[in-house]
Amino acid sequence: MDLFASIRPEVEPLGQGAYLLPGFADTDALLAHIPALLDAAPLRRMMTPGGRQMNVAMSNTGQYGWVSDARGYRYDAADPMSGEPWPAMPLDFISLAKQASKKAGYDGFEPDVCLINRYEVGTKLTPHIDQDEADKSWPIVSVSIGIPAVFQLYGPTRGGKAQNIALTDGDVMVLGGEARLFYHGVKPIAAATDPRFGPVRYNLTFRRAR
Ligand code: MD3
Ligand code: FE
Repeated sequence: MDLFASIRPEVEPLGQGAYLLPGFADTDALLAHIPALLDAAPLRRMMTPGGRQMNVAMSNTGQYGWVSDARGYRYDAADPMSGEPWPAMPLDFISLAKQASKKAGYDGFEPDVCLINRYEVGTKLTPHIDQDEADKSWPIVSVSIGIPAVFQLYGPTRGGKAQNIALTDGDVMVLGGEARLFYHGVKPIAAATDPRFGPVRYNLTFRRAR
């Protein structure tokens, strides 16, 4: 038994196939790619199929991107704003997603989507499940960048009480197994400032869409 691993385990099981890897990501290295990605495919607040504007601003990088509009939720190879393919996923992004998923026990994960979420102070993400992916046996890998958030992990049904998980810059979560189809959300973001880019939180979610 590794003494240090029991004090601050590198991989913290959250239960049902979900894992937290505290501080796993070098966010400076990831952030270096963000300006060019968001220049090619700007952040935008998409419309829900029900006609509401989403709270979180989003963009994508990868072979596909997650989109929402009056026609529904789906993955699309083209950015509907430009009609062009989404910008290619940087190798640093791909290798981070592969390393984190492997560390959590999910070998062979190859993301074809990275959804980029931007939260401002007060922004929340309403509880939902991610079910637009073809093969739900692949995990989702999430990376928190910037100011802190409280992530809420529910169970397989809406409602009930959540497990609250504090996420700070560099924290990575790997969601597989049963937890892959659990309801989850983000509480309204508390006021804080990231020294690099201000009162903002970014979250990257790596997915296998097809
Ligand atoms: C648990 N994003 O983009 S990341 C999302 O912080 C999303 O931006 C949140 O939920 C964020 O869909 C949470 C962690 C996460 C991502 C996917 C999951 C948790 C998950 C899928 C199943 C269960
Ligand atoms: Fe989600």
